Amino acid sequence: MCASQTPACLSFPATSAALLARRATEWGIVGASLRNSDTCDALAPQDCLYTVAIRSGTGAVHRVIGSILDIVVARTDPEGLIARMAASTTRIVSLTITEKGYCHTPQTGELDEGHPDIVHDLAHPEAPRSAPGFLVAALARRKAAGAAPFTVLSCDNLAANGQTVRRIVTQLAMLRSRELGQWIADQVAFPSTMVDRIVPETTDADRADVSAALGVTDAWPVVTEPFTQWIVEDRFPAGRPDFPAASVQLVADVTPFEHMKLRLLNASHSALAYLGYLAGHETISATMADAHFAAFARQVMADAAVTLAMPAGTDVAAYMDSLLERFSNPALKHRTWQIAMDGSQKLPQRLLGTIRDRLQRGFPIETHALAVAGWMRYVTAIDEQGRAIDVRDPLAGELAAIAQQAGPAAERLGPALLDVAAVFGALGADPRMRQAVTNALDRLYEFGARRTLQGLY
Ligand code: CS2
Repeated sequence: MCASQTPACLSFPATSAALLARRATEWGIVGASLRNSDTCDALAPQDCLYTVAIRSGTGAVHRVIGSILDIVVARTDPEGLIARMAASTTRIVSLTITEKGYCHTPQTGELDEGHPDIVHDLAHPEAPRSAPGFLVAALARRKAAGAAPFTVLSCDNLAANGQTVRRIVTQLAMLRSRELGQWIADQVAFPSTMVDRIVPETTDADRADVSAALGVTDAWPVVTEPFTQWIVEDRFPAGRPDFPAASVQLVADVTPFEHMKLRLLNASHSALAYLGYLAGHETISATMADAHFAAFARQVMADAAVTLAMPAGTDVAAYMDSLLERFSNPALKHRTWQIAMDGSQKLPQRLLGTIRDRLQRGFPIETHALAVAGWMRYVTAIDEQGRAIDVRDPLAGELAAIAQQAGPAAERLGPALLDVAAVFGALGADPRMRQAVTNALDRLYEFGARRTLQGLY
């Protein structure tokens, strides 16, 4: 699979080397890094081979993956990337670019026309910077050549990721030309997917461990867990690899599975990340070792589970159990700081949808409000010991300015952050939300994250 460190891939993200071994001559991946050249610099000298280290409490399994044929660095060679995407041999363009790479307003799912990269791409359509900009440039070229389009396959953690990327790409294309926008809306397939595998950022210690196990240096291994799941809507007019041979589930509608993942896995992951970080825990597994945090994570999941409408036969309780086990995997050093990143982009689909649904049904929202309050306490950029937090978020500057003006007082900070419409929309004005979040934030200021959870879960 395309590691999260690789911002975009062409052709398809292979889940299994077996898939490529069987169809070795028919399918392969050209990776594309939009900004940094580090993936390319590391992989090019090793013929684009890399190791997947699958780690659990009982040990590690190493597999060398040979599915990447080449890598393009878009920042230095935008034309090279557009040409690859426009080539008739490219049949699928998949995306693993994280939430912020879509240049949209997370609250509405619409293209952010004022986003600096979008403003740039409209001024320089042949040398874009953003992923939507590259998709539009390459699709425009295929249209001009009278060629069929490729299929766009979003593998990111967004609700209805196919529809979302379709909306964004079509909106951007419309700003260039109505005709192009209409052609994309009519001709391009954007199947939705749900991709689930925990992949912490690779560290130097991982590189050393993997190289020692293999007996050769691997500059770019990917460390992951045994669990893997990929569910895809089967709409590939330009053809696709034999996905079922690699245990990919093909379905007509991925929406319920995507909701289940975002509201159970990602929501509790973010909740653990903010509260765990504040309590001084470096990793998710260390956070989970504290029973109060594990109980809190389970409650986040249980409160979200009642909002799901899953197809018959889906065992939600078993999924929740497996998540708690996966989060506890002691061999994965998944940093709370890493998951805490980009909260302004993640909160809407992970926590806020559940809160909205629960309010609509008259259910309490205290557990999710505490997770939101954890995010608020975190983005003040000062931890419980008074040390600075390195907050990484596209809105970090705006959030820090609000926090500084409000000061460390829940009754001012809570409402001020709830007024950030790009994150909360109309929910931020709901008095039940304002009350629950302010109360939770007040507890965090008074008792700290650990004692707050100790008293509640
Ligand atoms: C995590 C996800 O970094 C994060 O925000 O919650 O990357 C998570 O590990 C994956 O979605 C698991 O499939």
